Amino acid sequence: NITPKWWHDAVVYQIYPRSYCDSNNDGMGDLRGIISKLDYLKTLGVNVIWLSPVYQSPMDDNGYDISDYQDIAPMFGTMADMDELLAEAKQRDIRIIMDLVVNHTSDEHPWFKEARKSKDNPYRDYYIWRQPNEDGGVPDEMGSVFGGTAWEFDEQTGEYFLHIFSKRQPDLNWENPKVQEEVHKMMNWWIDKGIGGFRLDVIDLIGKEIDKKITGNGPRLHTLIQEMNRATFGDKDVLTVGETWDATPEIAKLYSNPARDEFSMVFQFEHISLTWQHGDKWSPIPLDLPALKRVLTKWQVELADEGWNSLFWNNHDLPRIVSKYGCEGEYRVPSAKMLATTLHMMKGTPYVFQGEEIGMTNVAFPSIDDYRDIETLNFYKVRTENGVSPEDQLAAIHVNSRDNARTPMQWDDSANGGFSDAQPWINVNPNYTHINVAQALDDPNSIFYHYQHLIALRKAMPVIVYGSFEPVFEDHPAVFGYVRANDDVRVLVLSNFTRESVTVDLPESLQAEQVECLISNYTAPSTLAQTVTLQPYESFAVVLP
Ligand code: TEU
Repeated sequence: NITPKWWHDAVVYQIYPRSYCDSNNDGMGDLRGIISKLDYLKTLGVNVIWLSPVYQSPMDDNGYDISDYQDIAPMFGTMADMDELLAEAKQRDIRIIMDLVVNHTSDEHPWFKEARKSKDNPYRDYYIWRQPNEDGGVPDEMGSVFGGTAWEFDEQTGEYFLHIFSKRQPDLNWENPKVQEEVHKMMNWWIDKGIGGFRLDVIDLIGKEIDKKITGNGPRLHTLIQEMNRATFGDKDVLTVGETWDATPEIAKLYSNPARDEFSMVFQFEHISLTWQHGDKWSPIPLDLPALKRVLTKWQVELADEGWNSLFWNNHDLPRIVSKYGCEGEYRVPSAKMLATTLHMMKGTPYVFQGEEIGMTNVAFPSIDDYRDIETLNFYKVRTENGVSPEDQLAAIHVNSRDNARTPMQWDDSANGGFSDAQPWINVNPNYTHINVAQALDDPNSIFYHYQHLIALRKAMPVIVYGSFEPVFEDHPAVFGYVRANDDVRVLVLSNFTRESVTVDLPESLQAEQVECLISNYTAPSTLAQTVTLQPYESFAVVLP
């Protein structure tokens, strides 16, 4: 009962441009670097690239602070390079989706420069201004995601402006119809260029009602999105994915039920924050596997017939999945493959973050001076000033800093991992000498070929794209299992999430004298007896007779 869309069996690859490939050896990845790697991506088999922001920006938040939506930052290249990337990608049947950051702009955006000139400037209302409180202080206690207050005082006009992120990222005022119009116009300009869609940064914040202390999921949110849909991509065949940190399945259905004309799908983060104590990423706790299974199962089941899931383990804001839910040492390769199989056999559109396909890991830089991310640096300051020891904060940074995802892509074992001949903007992970693309392409058993295989299976087997999902061993502390099925076929997926071997008893309905193995990371099983022993991090998908 779901109308098929091209993005239902798509696999998306996220590129963080500054860390991907540096074509001109200035230490910074760029568009021409990406163009040079399109054949590599074609080999992997992905057919969509989500490009993190490449627009003109002062780079306070690595491009998530945009000063011109219709120009390219010189460090990444030119608009001609962008056009060439679109054309070269198209030749390889790869679509490019742009990162649309419209909850806020840079403080160097011409709108904001105008807005701060005077209270009666025509652009004043593009942003959110409030009077100081009675004592001349901040209007309220609203905090910024990057630490400290969300209000910044503007000397010239004597008012505060709102910034949910850095003080150089003032929030746009979506109650102003002119803001809507401008954003729609800009989106249409990109659509006319032939892009494949948008990833919409923190889009759940645009319906905010700040005086009622509402930021996420505000009352006007879905109206604003429906208006955006109607004015821009609604009648175009594009993929749209909203970043929505607090979405529940109910909310995700509002966004992604096609009948509502909003987005193709959203990113939900419930499976990500399970290892954050009380939602605080700087207080990491170990994974509770049954909780992870409950969350992912809930999303699979709830969005089965209404809406659509996106499937991801990591992105440019999150630690590397092999470090987070797998194993960095001895079992890095099997655990990376196990995690890939577990995710890619589910229903939804999978996203691969650059380097995930070769099992890149977190990094543990020795000093805070090695870090670049604004969130990491701000919280280091705030927390060490508030009594956390520098060692403890650095340890938390090693686990959850966004820079874990942002070290340069490891292409080969030459200096700087083959990313650049120059000193990169952030250090390369020292393990590039053995974890790199050249090594992966040379090894038929590499993580890379495992991803390639999973992507090919999705293209070949409708059951992976549209089949039903049913969990098995729901309460098992070590094994994640599920069955995907349609009228033609049943596929069993079993994954051991631990470094111990485990034995499970299969119910009769899952036993078989002969099975066809689709993918595995140890020896492919050919039969399913009553008891099955899974090696450390073993995982497989088999077709049941
Ligand atoms: O991220 C939204 C966001 O809330 C993250 O900053 C997240 O809370 C944090 O990483 C978890 O600790 C988006 C972008 O993906 C991010 O890179 C930007 O910094 C942010 O919006 C502002 O545009």
